[in-house]
Amino acid sequence: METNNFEEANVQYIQLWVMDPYNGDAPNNDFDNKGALYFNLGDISEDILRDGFEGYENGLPVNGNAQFRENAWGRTPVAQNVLYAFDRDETTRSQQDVGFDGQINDDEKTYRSNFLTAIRGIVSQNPNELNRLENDPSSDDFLYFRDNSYADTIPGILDRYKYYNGVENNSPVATSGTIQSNYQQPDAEDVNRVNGMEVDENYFQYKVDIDPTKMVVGQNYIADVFEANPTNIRNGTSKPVKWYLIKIPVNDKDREQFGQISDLKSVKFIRMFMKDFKDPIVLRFARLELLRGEWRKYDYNLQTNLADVTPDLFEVGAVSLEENGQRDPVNYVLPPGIDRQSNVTSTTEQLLNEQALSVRICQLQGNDYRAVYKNTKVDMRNYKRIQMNLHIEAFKNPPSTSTIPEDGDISLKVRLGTDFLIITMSMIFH
Ligand SMILES: [Ca+2]
Ligand SMILES: [Ca+2]
Ligand SMILES: [Ca+2]
Ligand SMILES: [Ca+2]
Repeated sequence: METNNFEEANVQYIQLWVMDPYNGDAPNNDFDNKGALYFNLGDISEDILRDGFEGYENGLPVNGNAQFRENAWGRTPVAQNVLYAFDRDETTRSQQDVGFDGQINDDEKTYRSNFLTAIRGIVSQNPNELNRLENDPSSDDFLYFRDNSYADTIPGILDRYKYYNGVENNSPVATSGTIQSNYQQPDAEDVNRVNGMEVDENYFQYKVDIDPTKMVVGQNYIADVFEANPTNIRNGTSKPVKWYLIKIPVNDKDREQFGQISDLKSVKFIRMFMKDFKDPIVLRFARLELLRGEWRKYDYNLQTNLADVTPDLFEVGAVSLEENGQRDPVNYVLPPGIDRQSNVTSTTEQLLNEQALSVRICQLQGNDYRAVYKNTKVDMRNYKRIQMNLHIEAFKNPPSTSTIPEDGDISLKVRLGTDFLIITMSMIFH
């Protein structure tokens, strides 16, 4: 992570769009293929092959000139790493660019002979897969998405990238034509490249259910749904496709804690994984991002400035025209008199997104309040008026214990400056 202190940077959400995995693209369109998508934030172990030693390809012996130790998966260097770069002598590249197991395929065949014997009987019905395992027992080979072996079958994009994350022979020396690599650095058990492997596991965990009955706005971190109508998809037809906006508050009360972590002041890593699906499933993501806001929640009592009881639901975020223009039951529209700005850096006519601050509050008692604030530096003497557009709406599915407020029950106050000025408005529901 580039930003480690989420509290200082005011990172509030993990946000992503996920395409509906139950839209009929899966081979058997299996609605029972349910599971969960997990996110971890904090310290995550980088020891991928967990032996307590850092594997890094450029520490592997070239022509037998370095020591190595054996582990359950193959070989790992003995020397401490100082730099991540392959040897200048490019002829030795194939001895080091071999993956985390430290072995080329010929060594894998010897080292994993017991595994190969066991697997032959199990996958004998699938000669292609058996052949692949016989050639690459560690299943760590890289294959370029336009590799010649794909030429006969013309596979789809998922097949073309199936072996793209392979770590053996993924940084070959360029000879002629296209360089068939995914990157040119040695692979290492050091994700953040600080010349050292971290092994601590202290993190918060967030879980999103991937289940056709739970893809409902307002539940399961699903904040919105967008239905696209792509035309001319790969099979030449068109069909509506749903995208779900998943928005996970990083301070969510349902997060689980693992190890020693009490806050989000030092978040070194984010890890995502999927679990509990009975069959393979493909999730397609768009715009996976951490959202930080200019506006912060005020967690103290406004009169006493002492820490307040944390309310059940109090969220600060944004709503925008591009992402919430189809929102149900109330879609985002441009406030009267506001025009979208043009993107002046673009050569084509392009309008920028338009968005607004959004505050969600539940269980507000009589004479109670919730406040949000931001630090700013504006010389107000240059202005005569402040204009603010405000919209208020009830929850689509309010908790059964709540009372729906009526017109005039809620008011908004705006405070400006340190010696503040208060503007009060009574609010009417639309
Ligand atoms: Ca290791
Ligand atoms: Ca290997
Ligand atoms: Ca291999
Ligand atoms: Ca490699």
